[in-house]
Amino acid sequence: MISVIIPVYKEAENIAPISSEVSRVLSSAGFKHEIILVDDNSKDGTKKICASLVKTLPLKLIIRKKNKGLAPSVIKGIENAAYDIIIVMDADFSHPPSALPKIINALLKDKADFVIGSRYIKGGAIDKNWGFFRRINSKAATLLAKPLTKVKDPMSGFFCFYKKNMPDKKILSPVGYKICLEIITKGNFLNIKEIPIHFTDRSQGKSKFGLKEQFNFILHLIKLYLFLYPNIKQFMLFSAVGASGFVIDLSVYIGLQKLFNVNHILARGLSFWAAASSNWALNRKITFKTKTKSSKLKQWASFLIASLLGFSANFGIYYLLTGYVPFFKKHLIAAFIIGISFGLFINFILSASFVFKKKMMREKLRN
Ligand SMILES: Nc1nc2c(ncn2[C@@H]2O[C@H](COP(=O)(O)OP(=O)(O)O)[C@@H](O)[C@H]2O)c(=O)[nH]1
Ligand SMILES: [Mg+2]
Repeated sequence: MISVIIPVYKEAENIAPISSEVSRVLSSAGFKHEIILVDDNSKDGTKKICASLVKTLPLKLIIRKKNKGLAPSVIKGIENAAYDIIIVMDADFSHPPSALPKIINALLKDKADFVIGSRYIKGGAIDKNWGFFRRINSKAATLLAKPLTKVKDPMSGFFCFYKKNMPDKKILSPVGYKICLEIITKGNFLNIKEIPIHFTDRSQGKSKFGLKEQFNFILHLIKLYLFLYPNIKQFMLFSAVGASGFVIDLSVYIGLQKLFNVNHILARGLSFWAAASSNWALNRKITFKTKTKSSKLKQWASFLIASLLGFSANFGIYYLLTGYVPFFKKHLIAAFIIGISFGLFINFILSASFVFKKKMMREKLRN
């Protein structure tokens, strides 16, 4: 038994044809079904058309009045689904209804737990009228999502899964268009299968995908990256703090010599303490927001040790590369940067795992 969710916004021309075609295909394949249209209050006659369609088709119309958007509409539709298999597809015939039986059977017979109608696997295709810009745009979006999933077409809006596997609403953050990517990133799917489809551009109505959605996609990607890799955020803050430390280090090093006539070796030794202490204080406040006031001194001392170890790695790598690798003998700056990167990384790992460990609020960082 299948619940087909179709988000519809200003799709008056498409509603009757898509609903009857989906219903015809599913009936002839022997699937009991319902079709849930989720509208964002289009005011284009959608309500009236549906009132007449419900007489002959297993159709429900949901009209939303708040938080307009494709992703929240799809989620609303899924929440209201009566059956255990969910299909999501567009209203504009971009997703061929004829592919439905194959997609459902992949779930039922091939033991997949998530099935995608895919444009980017063998046998699949995008519309041949897509211009250069649209092709590049779609490919670039897919590439940006590579670290999130192995799926070839995670941007597809045509997919199928068991309702019971829908990720908890609390962890969903539906922004923009890419709801399939959202669900597969946050859900626990072990066997995602892609079925080739020929994607065709709409012949009726207008696309609602514009610049705003492109921008939303970037926001969405950032959210998904932070969800999967919560430490990225900390690492970025840690690096920014490290950069501020570098400025302090250099200023104190030069200032002590110029203003107080301090010997350069002593200045070097002292500036490290100033920079590392400032880094510690900032990391405590910003990167690893601490809750307790417990033993600052101990934490400060362990941060200094972590910094010294990070610096030793930094210095050691610089020393080895420039001493033994011919390429780096000629490119000292490259060795310098590699050294700093390793040092920073080691310092981060030590700080996150030991120095600020008990006070990290991992769960908070996920949101
Ligand atoms: N409920 C709802 N549906 C939407 C919204 N934006 C787009 N849709 C539907 O989502 C599907 C895909 O949108 P479309 O404009 O065709 O995007 P494109 O295929 O990327 O050009 C269509 O069925 C639209 O009617 C929205 O804000 N709310
Ligand atoms: Mg479309």
